[in-house]
Amino acid sequence: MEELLCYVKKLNINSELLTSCNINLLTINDIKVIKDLQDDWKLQIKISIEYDILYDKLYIGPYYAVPDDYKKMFLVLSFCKSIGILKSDKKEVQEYVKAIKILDTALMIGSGLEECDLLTDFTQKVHDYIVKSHKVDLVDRIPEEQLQTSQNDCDIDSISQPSIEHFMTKYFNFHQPVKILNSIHHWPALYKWKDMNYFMTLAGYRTVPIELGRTYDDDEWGQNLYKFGDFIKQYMNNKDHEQKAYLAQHDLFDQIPELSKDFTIPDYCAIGNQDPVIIKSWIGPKNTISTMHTDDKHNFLCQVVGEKLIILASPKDSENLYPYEGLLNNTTQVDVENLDFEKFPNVKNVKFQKIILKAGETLYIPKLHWHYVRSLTPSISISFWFNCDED
Ligand SMILES: O=C(O)CCC(=O)C(=O)O
Repeated sequence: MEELLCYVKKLNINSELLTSCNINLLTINDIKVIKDLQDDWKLQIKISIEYDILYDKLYIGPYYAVPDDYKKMFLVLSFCKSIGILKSDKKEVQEYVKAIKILDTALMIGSGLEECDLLTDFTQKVHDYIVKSHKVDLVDRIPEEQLQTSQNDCDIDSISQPSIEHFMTKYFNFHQPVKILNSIHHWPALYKWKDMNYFMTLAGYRTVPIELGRTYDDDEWGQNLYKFGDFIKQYMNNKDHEQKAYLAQHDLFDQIPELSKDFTIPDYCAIGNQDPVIIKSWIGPKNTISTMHTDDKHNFLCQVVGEKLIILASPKDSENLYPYEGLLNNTTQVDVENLDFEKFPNVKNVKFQKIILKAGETLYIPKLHWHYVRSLTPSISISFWFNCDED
């Protein structure tokens, strides 16, 4: 319980907010309340109610408008709620998993706040405890031949380990995409992550957000929380599954920092400015699709496991690509693998470039460059988004 007290102290939450959330008992110096938390079911209920109220509040407006103090408060309530569950007499795996789900949800909501650190450690400890004390479900290895294709298209330059200067003067300064070979071959992730049991053991009981449906601009598309292990069993290791599921664009490495030990930020990111490099994971079975879209950052898309088809188009072709209006104005309405010239005649003018990205290869995608991505096999990629002042 000392840990909780330290944590609350560290968060340094404004006391008005605490009071408005009706947990004025939980004052920073009040060790009693921490002790009470173990036995006082009334306090547990109170925490649960406040948790639900705050959870609803977080989803009222756009996420970027949620004040950090609310997120911090949510971290505290989640921590308290999980402690309540872990302290209960029930010692079944489900109880631990319930606590982990609460903690992971808090980590996703608080993502980017340094106050998440303690909770990150704590969540992994609870996970490791389950793994040590109960049996881990293991899965079959994905056969090597299912992770490779014989396709080799590459309509752009492909260069081996260019110096940073060469990369800048020949590609980056001209916003030219390029495939970089042999720059991530030393990553342990390249061999460790081929074995799904690595994830089952390290993170099988962790909760992760999964996109369900063909593409994110489809009406049927949605998101759900899954246990990482269930996602692997149901989708990664199941090539016949009709439904597509994608652990896409997620801050997995903030949530589970242990995984970050298996790779490094590409040296080429040093050409960016002081803003932190944003690292996202993309994990899914064969045929996940990211509709052609643009991002407002430069990107090194690194292929760790399996292969992907990527189709690029220049920002100069934006008008010929019929972007949606409104929120999705960085996304084209055009299905670039099944061009419909009747519906979108100007798309004839677009010069598409096709690339097969294989495990160990990196694709530099310049800022605002259109890109479409479909996995050709079960696949894991990491993208490194960065800003540069000279744009
Ligand atoms: O790999 C994917 O599905 C999409 C990757 C992407 O869009 C990105 O890294 O910006």
